Amino acid sequence: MTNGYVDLKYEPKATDLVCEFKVKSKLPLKKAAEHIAAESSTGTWVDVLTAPPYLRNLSAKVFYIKKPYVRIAYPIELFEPGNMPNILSSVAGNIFGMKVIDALRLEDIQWPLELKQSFKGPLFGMEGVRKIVGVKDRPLCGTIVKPKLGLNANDHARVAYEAWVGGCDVVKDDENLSNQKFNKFEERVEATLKAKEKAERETGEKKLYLANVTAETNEMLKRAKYVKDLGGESIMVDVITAGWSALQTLRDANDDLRLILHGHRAMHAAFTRNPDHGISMLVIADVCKLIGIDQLHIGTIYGKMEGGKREVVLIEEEIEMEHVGERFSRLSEYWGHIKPMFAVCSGGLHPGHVEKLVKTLGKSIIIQAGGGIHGHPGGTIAGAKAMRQAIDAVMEGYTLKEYAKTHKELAEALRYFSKKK
Ligand code: CAP
Ligand code: MG
Repeated sequence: MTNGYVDLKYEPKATDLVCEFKVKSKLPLKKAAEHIAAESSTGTWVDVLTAPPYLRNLSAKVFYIKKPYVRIAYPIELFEPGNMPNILSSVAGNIFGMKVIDALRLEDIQWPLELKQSFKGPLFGMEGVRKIVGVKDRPLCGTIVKPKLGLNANDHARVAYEAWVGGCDVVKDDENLSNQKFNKFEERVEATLKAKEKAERETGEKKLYLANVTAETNEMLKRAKYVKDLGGESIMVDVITAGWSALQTLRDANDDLRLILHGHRAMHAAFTRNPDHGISMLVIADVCKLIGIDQLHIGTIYGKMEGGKREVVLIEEEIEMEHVGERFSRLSEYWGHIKPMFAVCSGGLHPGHVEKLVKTLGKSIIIQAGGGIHGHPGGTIAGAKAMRQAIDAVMEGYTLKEYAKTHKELAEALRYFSKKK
């Protein structure tokens, strides 16, 4: 291919979008990289006579090759600002299916400031959520109503109420609960928001209910408005299955709705889990931050879902923009108006995990436990108390073991869950 897709002397411009790929191919890596750069920018499998000389200015440039990694710089003019599907259709599109490539993983994207500024970013972000909940520095304590499907609306609201009075700040719907016959959305939201108000009166604490609005886009907007009209302050959406366009539409509507947007990432592991092929959760996290999710699931390291320490720590650093860790050299870390998101750790967690979670990820996390609260031998209230006690212990500098000596719900949780694998 003659449109100059490889130039190892090329220095990316600050306005370039830069991608790092991990590449497996039977071709020499440079050749494989050329195919990737061509197909993800201006080229195809063969030179075409319709290519004018000025095309070179728009061609992506492979500028770094170190097996198995290549880095490709894309002129910003290739992309439509503010259009996430368009950007990903280039840098995360056809290239995963090319026969000349055996496996390809988009490890990281470095976004030029101009493109970052073309997105809204979180309306509230981590600090805004903390302000709404009135919790300045400790981790937020969250749960997911379990069983994940099957409860009727009133039982759902009762479980949520018990979790809130037990000490949870946040109660969410599960990712696959929407508007099923056994638990209609409007009925559930009405009953659960009433339960929330009751729990707030009794505890004197601000509580959040994350109603799952995931649905066809127009329906999603309707459901978000319903939550708002009933006085709700937050909703959740399954960002992958809902889709990037839907998420951008929801975020646009959120300028008026002003709801906390919680991003669940169900389906992400279909392409983030394989270390050789797919898209990293780091990239997904950046996409969610740019579009404007306020809080995002990032993994737990210690729970039931995959996602090792290095990956989860890197993602947390990225969404909180603390620092850039082991990321490849950054032309610009400046994110302009884009706010840090709140990291959510969820999946197989129980009170016994809180100490090491906070040690590894710090206090700016939302710790969510479903089974780890509703599976407590003393029931939901005891489970929520145990979770909150574990957080209080860590915040007051005690080990969980020490704190359990004077907090029976925590003691029971440590005993019970340590036996469960
Ligand atoms: C956790 C959970 C979460 C996933 C999310 C579930 O319940 O509600 O959706 O764990 O995983 O349905 O499994 P438990 P991630 O606390 O009972 O495990 O945050 O990794 O996307
Ligand atoms: Mg779930």
